[in-house]
Amino acid sequence: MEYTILKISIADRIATVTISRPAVLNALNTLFFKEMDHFLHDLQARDDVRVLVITGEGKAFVAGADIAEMSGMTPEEAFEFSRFGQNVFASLEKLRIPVIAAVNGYALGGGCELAMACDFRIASKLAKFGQPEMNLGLTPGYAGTQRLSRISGIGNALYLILTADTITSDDALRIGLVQKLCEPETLMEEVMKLASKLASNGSGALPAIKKLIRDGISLPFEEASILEARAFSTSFGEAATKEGMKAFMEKRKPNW
Ligand code: CO8
Repeated sequence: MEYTILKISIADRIATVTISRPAVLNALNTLFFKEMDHFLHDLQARDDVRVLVITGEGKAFVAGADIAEMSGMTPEEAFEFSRFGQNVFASLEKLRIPVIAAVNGYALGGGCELAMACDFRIASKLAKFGQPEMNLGLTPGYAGTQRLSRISGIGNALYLILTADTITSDDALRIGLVQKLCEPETLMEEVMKLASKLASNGSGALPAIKKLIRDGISLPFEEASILEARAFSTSFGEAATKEGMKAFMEKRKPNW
């Protein structure tokens, strides 16, 4: 597939996707979801990429779903648009590798929902977050009601969605929506440092931990704990685990 909205680069086991529709603040349209869907399918089949970084071109990360495209939709079309987007974001969330949102500017509506489907949100101090759908007479449509309450708690989710307020990066950090803030000019450098650190762990523990945390949240505690014990014990049969512990005993770095 020829990508027109996504700019993709892969280097040092890190894939970087830059969403590029700067004239409309990277608003998410159907073509974006088709390209992202295709890219994620390709990525699942590769074993040379250990971390995915998603960012936006220009002054926005993503300012939401494309209102111009949405405005002419029938309820049936809106349902399809919403479900397609939800499925693509679910595929993103389920990737085995960690996904970092490098939030360089506005992350509003569908943009905040995209950032929330990533594993970490590292943001520029100038970034702004919000779910302003109510200003358009809409509810969120890419699972924002569900992810925001899981990430920041029900009170913060209700507050942000019902006020439709745009919040600063400091407030986003305070409610746990963001993991780290950076000066705008060092954002990508900081993100790449984190990505390199994550990429350097070649054991199976990283995807196992991601899956345990992601799946465990919707399971009863005891059931999720058993899955953890199984994953823990499985790793004892793996060469990478043996190498990790052997390297510690030999006071050297593991050779992954
Ligand atoms: N969709 C389409 N175009 C957009 C969007 C958007 N979400 N956001 C900005 N643009 C366009 C503007 O129309 C403008 O275009 P033009 O130059 O042709 O007039 C261009 O981008 C630049 O924007 P502004 O001039 O408005 O830039 P400002 O710096 O003055 O303002 C803001 C920046 C505050 C971010 C402002 O652009 C804004 O409020 N944008 C809309 C934010 C918003 O409401 N987002 C939520 C959209 S709804 C949504 O995301 C629902 C998700 C679930 C969908 C489920 C499927 C059915």
